[in-house]
Amino acid sequence: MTNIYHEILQSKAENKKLLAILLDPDKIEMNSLQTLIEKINQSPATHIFIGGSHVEVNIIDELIIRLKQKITLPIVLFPGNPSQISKEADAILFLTLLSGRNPDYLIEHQVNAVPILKKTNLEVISTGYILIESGTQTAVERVSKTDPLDRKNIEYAVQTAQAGEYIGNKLMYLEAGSGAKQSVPLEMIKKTADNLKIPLIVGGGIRSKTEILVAHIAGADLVVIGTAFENDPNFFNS
Ligand code: 1GP
Repeated sequence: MTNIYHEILQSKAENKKLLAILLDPDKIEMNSLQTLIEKINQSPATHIFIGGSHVEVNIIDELIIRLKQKITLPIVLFPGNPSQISKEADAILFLTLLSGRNPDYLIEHQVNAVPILKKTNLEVISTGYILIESGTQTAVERVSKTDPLDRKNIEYAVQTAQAGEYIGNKLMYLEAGSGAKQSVPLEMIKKTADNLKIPLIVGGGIRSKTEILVAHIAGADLVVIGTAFENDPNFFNS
């Protein structure tokens, strides 16, 4: 089994910032996968995250098998529900939607995922997932039927993240939602990072290399970029 979490901890200890490219298998054109792979290999990405709201597992399997032929980066599942677990990946973010109060996303899906995970060698990484209000309703809100946290209430977001750390989450993910109008406020990133010992992931609505840098400087250990790279595979070259 891989030791991706250990490597993330090591990077944090060395203040080496990480970057994940999020691929949504629903949006990938298999015909142009070769070009996409080249762009990923030329990018500064350290991880590949795979996830989406409505993806079928057989598409995920095929995508990962093809990525692994040409890419050596760790491939981490970022699933919307247990039907998106692929044994072909290296690890899975085992998510708990801490910002919501929907028991399905707090424990039901996690229980249902266990028999599927037992048939894989995936490294399971317990991850607190906190959705932050970002201007419009996002897919996570719609699918999970939960409200995001108020983007102005920094203290409550920090408190939520700390509760997740006390519960035993190994990573914390501050999420504005895919394609969000507004990304997670920098002050929220900073205060959350200052109050956590575990590594902090930040994503949603990040559209430029400068925004990645600024999120890293604010305290994100790993930044996730999805839509901006999807829309422009030359994102890191321009
Ligand atoms: C979504 O945080 C990720 O779950 C990435 O968001 O697609 O807006 O980059 P974007």
